[in-house]
Amino acid sequence: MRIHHYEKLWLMIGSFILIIFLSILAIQTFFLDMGPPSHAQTINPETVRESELFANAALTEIGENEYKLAIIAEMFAFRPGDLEIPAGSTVHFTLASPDVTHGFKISDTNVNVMVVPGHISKVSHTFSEPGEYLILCNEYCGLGHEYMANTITVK
Ligand SMILES: [Cu+2]
Repeated sequence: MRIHHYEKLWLMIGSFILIIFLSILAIQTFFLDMGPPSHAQTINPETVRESELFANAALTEIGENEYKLAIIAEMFAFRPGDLEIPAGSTVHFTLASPDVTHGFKISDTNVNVMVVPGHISKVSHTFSEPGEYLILCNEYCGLGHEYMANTITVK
């Protein structure tokens, strides 16, 4: 079978692009730790508000410049509300939803998590730059979706 040399050229270019894309994906997954989490933690959506983890959620210091915070994302607010975090600290966020799927996006950072009812989402971030960071829900969750916004003040 004879293949025209332009067709051969385009096959080679296509294969090369595919290899580049798959290599980037492999590097991100295995070397940059950007793969999907493999440890699923579940929670009953009906008991999120009373659960040990979320009932009295507050910013808790767990080490030097290290904090943990459990946040409930619900229609149409994040609880606890606006937060103050010392600059340079790392915060380990644990999130759950008692109703529908919400988003947890912190502006000007790489934090962007989906909060699915029944599952616990976790994300950590180091706030090195002082300033005001906006937390937004970026999953459409109902008529009050646009009111789901909080502020993290880092100082
Ligand atoms: Cu929402």
